[in-house]
Formats: sequence, C-alpha cells, structure tokens
Amino acid sequence: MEKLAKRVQKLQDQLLAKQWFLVNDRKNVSYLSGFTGTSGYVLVSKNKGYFLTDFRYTEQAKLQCPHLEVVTHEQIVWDTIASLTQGAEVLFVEESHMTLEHYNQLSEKVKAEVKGSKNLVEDLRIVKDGDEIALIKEAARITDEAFEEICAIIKPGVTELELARELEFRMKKKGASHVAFDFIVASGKRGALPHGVATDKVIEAGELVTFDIGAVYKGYHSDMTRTVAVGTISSQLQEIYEIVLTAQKEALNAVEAGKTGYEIDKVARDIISEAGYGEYFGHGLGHGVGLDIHEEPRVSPNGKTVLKQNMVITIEPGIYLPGVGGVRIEDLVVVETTGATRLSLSSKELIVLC
Ligand SMILES: [Mn+2]
Repeated sequence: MEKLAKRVQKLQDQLLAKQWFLVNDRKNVSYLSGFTGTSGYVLVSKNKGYFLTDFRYTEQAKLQCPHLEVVTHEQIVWDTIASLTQGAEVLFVEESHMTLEHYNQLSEKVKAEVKGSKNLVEDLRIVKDGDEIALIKEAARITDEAFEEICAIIKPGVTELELARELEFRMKKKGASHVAFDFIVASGKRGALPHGVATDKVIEAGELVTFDIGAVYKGYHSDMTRTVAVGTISSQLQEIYEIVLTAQKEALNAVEAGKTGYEIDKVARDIISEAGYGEYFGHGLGHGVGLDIHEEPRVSPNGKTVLKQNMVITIEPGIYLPGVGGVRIEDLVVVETTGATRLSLSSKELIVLC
C-alpha cells in the first residue's frame, strides 16, 4: 500500500497550490489506486487524494484503496468533481484519454480552468518496480510455455485460427486472465502483413508462420513473436530469417541504460538495410510493455527517451516481402544498467516443423 501512496505522492509533487488533476484512464487509475473494478477516477491536489466511484464499487474501493479518500460520486460525476475542487484555479485532465464530450461536460460544471495534460501518469509507469517485473515475467513464462506446446500441432492442414484459439486456451489454463491482444498468426504470403491477425487460412508446407502472441497476468502484459517454418522453405525465406535473427540479436546486445530508443533501433535497421531489405522493415523496433501492451518508451527512429534500468521493452525487427512472406522475431526484455535481461525464453533459431 505504501507503494501506491508513493505513486500518488509523485503525482502530487508535480502540482502547485490550487491545481488539481483528474485521472480517468483505466490503466492509470489502476496504477495509482490499486482498484480493479471498471468505473473509477483518481482526483488529486497537492495535499488531497480522492478515489471517486459509484455505489456498486464503494466497498471494493475502500478495501483496495485505503491510501485515498473514497467518495461515492453523485449520479453525474462532474457534479462531485465540481464540489471537491471548489477554489481550484486549474483542473488538469488527461488529454489523450478524455473524450471531447466529457471535457465539455466537465468544463461546464467546474469553476476552475480545465486544461489538458499529457503522460503525467505514463511517465511514472515507464520504469517498473520489482513486483511489476515479476508479473510481466510470469505473463512471459505463460506465453513461452503455451507456444512450446502448440509447436507440436503446427502442421499442414491446420488453420491460423485453430492455432490462435489453442494458444488462448492454453494460456488461460496456465493462469492468464486474458490474451494481450488478438493474436497474429500469419502464414505464407500473409506473413508480409505485419499485423495479420489469425484467419481461417490453412497452413501449407513450405510456408513460414509468424506468431505474435502474449498473455495478461494480473493486469500486466507479455509480448513475443516467433516465426517457424513448416516443411522446407525457399532460400529467400531462409535468407530473410537469418537477417532478422542477426538484427534482433545485435539490437538486443546493444540494449542498456543510458542509450536512446533511436540508438537501439538503428542497430537493427542498419543490419537489415545493409542486407538490402531496409524498405521492407517499415515499423519501429519496439515499445514499452506493462499495464498496456504498447506504452512508453518507443524504441524507434523517433525514440528520444533515454532508456533506464527496469524499463521493460520489446525488440522486434521484421522483414515483410509483399506476395512472398515475412519474418519477425520479438523478445520482451528488462533494461539493465549494463545489458538487458530476456523475459521471452523461447528459442529463436529457425524451428522447422513438418
Ligand atoms: Mn510487440
């Protein structure tokens, strides 16, 4: 609980007198409050901290958020916010998460000036603590185990969707509460679609199949991609596999605190470009993972954030050849002061299944 109180304190430290901040994004609310229900707001000033929820959740909130003053809000939550923030000059809201409709309704009710703010909570979430890393590690372990099991049933004749469903079932059996996103199972020419979610396409011999999968464990996500061969693949597919694997390993070796996302991205991008496939790697190298599947920091050509110890990021280069197929290999890693710790432990050498 002390940990949750410290998170709130860090936010309060950024506010001046007569400034308030309303948090409505569900992940941000959960990060600050520990609340696991679906309806709640965190409202803080420099020295006050409230958790607002409706009648359904009042008792749950009192149990989960003892570091905040729990208030059952009126039918219209903006009325409660208006009365709690009397005398305020500015009320910051999360401009990336509040709808324009809600912004207008809130502005009509409160006397303070309602102003947008960006990434106040996200910037706290970017570096993980030990408990958070343990949960992400567990989500990654579930993913590794489920993937290993389904490798036994990947063969010509099964569909992408059958494999996706089997993965989901096995992850949940192993303790995942949800899947982290709609799984990408992209076989053959569909492998050229970086986000080709599973379809009823039948897998055939001679194809590569890209699996981009992840589990959610106690709110925290994992993210891993592996590409496997079904039967004998063409020399071109073998070639791009080896290039992506080299780029992935080298980028991973380059990860450490003090470097920017841009620098890490460049390691993989240069290898793929020098091999002649630069134009076929059209996305960033990776991203942060935590309560959201995609969060800060970006590890891309625009990644200005300097990596710090205990950030959790993905390293996922790919090559996508339209009309031919594609390869992506992705590990989830913890940034360390020197190097990185891999959380995705599935083998990255080309697996050939028959
Ligand atoms: Mn990813």
